[in-house]
Amino acid sequence: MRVDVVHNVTKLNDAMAQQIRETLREKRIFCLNLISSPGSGKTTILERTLDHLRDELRCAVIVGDLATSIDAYRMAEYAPTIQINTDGGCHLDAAMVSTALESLKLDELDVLFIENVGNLVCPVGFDLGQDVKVGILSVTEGEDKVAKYPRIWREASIVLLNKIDLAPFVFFNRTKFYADLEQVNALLPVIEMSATKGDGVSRFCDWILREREDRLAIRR
Ligand SMILES: Nc1nc2c(ncn2[C@@H]2O[C@H](COP(=O)(O)OP(=O)(O)OP(=O)(O)O)[C@@H](O)[C@H]2O)c(=O)[nH]1
Ligand SMILES: [Mg+2]
Repeated sequence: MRVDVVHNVTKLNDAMAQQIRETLREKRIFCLNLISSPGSGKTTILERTLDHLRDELRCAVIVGDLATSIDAYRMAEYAPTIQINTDGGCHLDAAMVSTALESLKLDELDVLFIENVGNLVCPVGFDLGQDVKVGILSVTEGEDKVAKYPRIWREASIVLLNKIDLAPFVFFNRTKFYADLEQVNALLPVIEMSATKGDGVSRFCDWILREREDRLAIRR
């Protein structure tokens, strides 16, 4: 019985996510769902990315947190941003995103970023209608998180390895990180990044531009 309930919830979510995907496809909006543990640097990465893309693409952000609008205020400086408070919920779901979309001018958008609630587990299981999942790991969390939380790395289209400026201080084992990632998802591209210093941001933006063009071409 319990399993049935969970099954129904994800089924409903999948149906709504598919509607979102179709709406975004029709409007030719490329959508990225950013997933990581709390504090890995999602908002800092988005601030730098939005600033970098400003003159090339029209971007917007939907950001999920248990409470507060702190992240939305940070990103609103760069792009229209909608904050969702989940009231204790550990992930965003498609219904929340669908409601947030009503507040955005979709005809004036090229790229939609969704910053999921900081959590490496639950957000992975909920489709939000995105084109790609972006998995983020910061070196301070440890290289073992690849092997311990494999699903996000399996489903992601790219990995951002953030806070590389701190790698020497936390004895981050790059060899093990890359070896484990190869086991989980051998084709996954990785960009090493220091969002605070700006390293890797232009590579990530180039990837977004290329990926967006590829996906839009596929949709024609
Ligand atoms: N040294 C260093 N610090 C960073 C880097 N990126 C982010 N930080 C710091 O890490 C902390 C958390 O960054 P956020 O961008 O708020 O992280 P987040 O993933 O959005 O956090 P939640 O939304 O709470 O899950 C802040 O103090 C940032 O300044 C980085 O590349 N290097
Ligand atoms: Mg954040």
